Amino acid sequence: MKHPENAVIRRSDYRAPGFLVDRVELCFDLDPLATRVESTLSLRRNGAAGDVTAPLELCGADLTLVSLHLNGEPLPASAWQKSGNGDRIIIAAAVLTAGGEQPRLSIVTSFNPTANLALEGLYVTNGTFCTQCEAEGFRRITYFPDRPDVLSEYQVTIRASRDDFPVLLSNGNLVSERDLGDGRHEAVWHDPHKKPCYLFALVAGKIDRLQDHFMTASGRKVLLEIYSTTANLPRCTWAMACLKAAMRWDEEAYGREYDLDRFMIYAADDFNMGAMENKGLNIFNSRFLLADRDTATDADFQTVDAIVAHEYFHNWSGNRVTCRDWFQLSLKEGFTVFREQQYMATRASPAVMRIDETAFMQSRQFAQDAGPMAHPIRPDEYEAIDNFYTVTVYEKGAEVIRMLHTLLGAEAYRKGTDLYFARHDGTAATCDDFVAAMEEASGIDLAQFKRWYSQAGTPQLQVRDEYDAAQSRYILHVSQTMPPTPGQLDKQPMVIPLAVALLQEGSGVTRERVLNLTEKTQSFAFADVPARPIPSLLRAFSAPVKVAFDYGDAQLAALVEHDNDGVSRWQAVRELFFRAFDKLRGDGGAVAALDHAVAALLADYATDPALIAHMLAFPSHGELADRDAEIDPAAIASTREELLRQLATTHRAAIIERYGHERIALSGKAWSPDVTAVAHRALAGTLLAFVNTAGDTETHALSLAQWQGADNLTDVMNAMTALRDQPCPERDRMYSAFHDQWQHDLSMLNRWFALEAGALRRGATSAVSAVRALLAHERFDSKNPNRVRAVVQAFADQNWEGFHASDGSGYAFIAEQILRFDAQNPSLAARFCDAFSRWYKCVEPARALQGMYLHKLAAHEALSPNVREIIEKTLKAGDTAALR
Ligand code: B3K
Ligand code: ZN
Repeated sequence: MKHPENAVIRRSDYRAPGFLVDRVELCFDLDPLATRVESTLSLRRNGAAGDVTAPLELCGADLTLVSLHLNGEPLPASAWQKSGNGDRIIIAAAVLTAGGEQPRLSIVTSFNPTANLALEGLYVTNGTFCTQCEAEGFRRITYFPDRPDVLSEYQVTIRASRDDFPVLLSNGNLVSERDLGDGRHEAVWHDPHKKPCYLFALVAGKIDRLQDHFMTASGRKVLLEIYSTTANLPRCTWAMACLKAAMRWDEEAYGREYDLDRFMIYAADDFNMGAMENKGLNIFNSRFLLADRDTATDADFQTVDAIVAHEYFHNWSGNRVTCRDWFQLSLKEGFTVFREQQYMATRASPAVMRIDETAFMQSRQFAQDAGPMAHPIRPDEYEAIDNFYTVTVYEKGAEVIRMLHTLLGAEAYRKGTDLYFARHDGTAATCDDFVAAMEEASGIDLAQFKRWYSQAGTPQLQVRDEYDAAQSRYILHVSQTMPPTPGQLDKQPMVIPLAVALLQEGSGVTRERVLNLTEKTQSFAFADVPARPIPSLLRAFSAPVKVAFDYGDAQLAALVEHDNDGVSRWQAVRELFFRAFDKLRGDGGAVAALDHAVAALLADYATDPALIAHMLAFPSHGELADRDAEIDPAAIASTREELLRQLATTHRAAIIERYGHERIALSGKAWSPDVTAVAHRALAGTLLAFVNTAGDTETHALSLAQWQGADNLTDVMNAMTALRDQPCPERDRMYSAFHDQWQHDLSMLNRWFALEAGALRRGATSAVSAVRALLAHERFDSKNPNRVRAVVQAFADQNWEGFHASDGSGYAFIAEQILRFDAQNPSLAARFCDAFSRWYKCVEPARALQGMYLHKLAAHEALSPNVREIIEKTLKAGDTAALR
């Protein structure tokens, strides 16, 4: 069956806009069912466009066009055209400039914000208006050149019922407020900084605020406001403290000051993603803003800190300097994630943060590089831009900036960012512009380095060593390769900063060095090395690459115990786990070195407990699967379970003892979110989960006891997580009590939904029937993205066994949900498609079953461009793989 095809947008097709919009005046008459927007654009022909005849192109989506005026006169229908399924208005240059070189175009549109379930553009949920315009939501508000290289000054007038919408917010500074006399009131906002329309924001509703102030380095007083419900205001204090810390850090680390009279954040319950950096008015998914002892885990506190900082940092990296086109997305996202990571390294243990970042890259980004959606951090083409807000553009993008930081050194890097901000302030820039500033500030040639922007895939390093005892010389021979990715078969060598050190028996770690790889194969010599060392490779994950070195088991165990780099220690223990996994799956034998390493870690009281916790958190099903050319989902699940069970049984006494030690370290002290307490809670939680992989009445009782004695959510969630896959009376008791206590709290009940959706087994009920029952739960709300994700995404991501149920019922379930949610919210549904990304690597019948559902999805005429792009690329990857 032939279905509609998506249009492919190519980076090479970029053309500058024919017209610029210097100023936008927007006037909103807010009505939940029929909102009217009058937009007046002060236009100017774009000298840089080259083509003086280039027309003005306005984008629109799901809008009713009420009127169109040019310089105050109605524009006759003959003077403009509609194109692209009627969602584009094209006005010829000659028509626009007939009355002078500064045309003013007024457009009146109307639409129904309540019917907007896609949550893009302006929408109403629970009586509050809220916007999300990145990437292309503004076109659902008014016809506009909706592209990031059109930057304008905005003046926004909002009119609404005073009773229903007492608070009226938009970007910038508040100019005036007045009563309109008819039960309606008005607020006028002005944003003096030119911005693209994707940074526009509007919030209106019955909301309360938490206020504070920040004094900038140059002595300007900024009003800080966080908007939420009155009941949730106490949960906003942590975010406020984080905001102030982030504002100070950006001044100190990057010399960036805030630039408006006020900075506002609104916490939205219904939101498609994490948060949005709209100028002066950030909008957050409330899940990533609200935090207190009883409703946020330690990890949540950290996430709030990171996201508040990330969005704030965008004020410079993204807003003051924005992207020329969406292919440049990593210019703002990769850079801002790196800035966020640098900031977070000052807020928590840097080693632990770096392990988290490394684990995320390896489990998620490497998987993307190896799958159907592989793309460079600066993609060459896309069908739906929403699909490219990816771990590659964000996290790998951040790794690329980190490598620049390593190669240039902190000082030249800072010179480079200063130059970049100074040169491009108030404009829309490209990744090339960023690298050019770095090159100029440092004098380092970055031509080869730029391949990181264009080549997709994960470079693989093969390292071997050679020791010449007579000359005390140690040599590392390194070669690099990069596997082909869809559309890119031949790859050129990359510039790779490879941080190494030598571990010498007796004298610890020496000779730390960053090797600068540029060739396909290279050798690096170390002189005066007294004995054959153990190489510690890719320390602190100095580049987003894979490294293979033929370590002996004992060498890995030595790295686990004695390396002074947290990431390398963690990597070594994982390598041992992989070996033990392969051995168990192979001849069923055991790997003694893993047992030794685990025993040593349990008895290691010198290392930060948070680091031990990370080293005892074993790889997920997906990570184990991604090591295999042919994936047998059932064998992965059973081997993993058996290995964890064996480890937990062997080390049971030591785990329980260490668990007791961590609890004692916490006991008698008032709850605190400081790093030491967080570390003890983290290790206790990891151990509780670990020991329960071989659960029995004693370990179940241990969880229940922690749960009963808990005075904070971290301990509660750790106890519940430990028993997630253990059907037992203790689990029933905790889960139903938690459900009952929090059934009216959106975010809290989502935790329960997510745990239940991820649960591998529920007694006699299959995982798929259990997750279907969750959809039928009276509190399931299909319009709330967080709730939908708590069920569907949690099942797809965490329920390996349920998703891969041998009868295909897990595949059927996810395919059904993709279709169901695509009809209302494509960007939400598109994220579920990733569950099928490994389909063509699976053994039969898993492969055929997934293939069948993918084909069924692709045959649907009404699929959104978002879902269609991913499903078709996923199917195509299967065809290509079959040809290899
Ligand atoms: N820039 C937003 C993400 C927008 C996603 C659009 N689908 C949040 C962020 O990265 O900070
Ligand atoms: Zn961002």
